[in-house]
Amino acid sequence: MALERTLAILKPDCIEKNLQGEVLSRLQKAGFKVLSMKQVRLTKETAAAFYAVHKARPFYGALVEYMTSGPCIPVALEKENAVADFRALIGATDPKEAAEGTIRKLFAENKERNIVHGSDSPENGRIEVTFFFSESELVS
Ligand code: 3AN
Repeated sequence: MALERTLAILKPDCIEKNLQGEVLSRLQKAGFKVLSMKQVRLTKETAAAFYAVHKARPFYGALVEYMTSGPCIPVALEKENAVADFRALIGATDPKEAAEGTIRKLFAENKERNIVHGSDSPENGRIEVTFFFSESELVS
């Protein structure tokens, strides 16, 4: 299986709850290699551009608002089958539907404050990593 990249974002609720180390520890133990990470406060423009695929969805405005409400930490990850494996590790978008033992089941409050983002396809994994990191920031 080929190496894949996926983008995680530790969301504002993750940082508010001081769960950065907890989430990073879990993903490292699951075999993900951290290529890069940084703490940023997204502007409205940046959050709107990142979530542009959801523009037509009713929750788009609230999502952009929420993602700019505090700092977050984009993390570029690499692993074989990274996209699917990371989504399995974090669990369903809605923590009520997330499998036992997943990060969202353990720590998330609701669909918006759900601790962490994960790319939804290998193509989006590459696009989203590039959205936040230049090639020189990605230590392989
Ligand atoms: P995921 O992050 O699990 O791939 P998506 O791609 O369906 O989920 O949604 C992107 C983000 O939009 C989610 N991480 C979540 O924060 C937010 N979101 C999705 N559905 C809702 C909803 N019904 N209400 C509020 N926020 C939502």
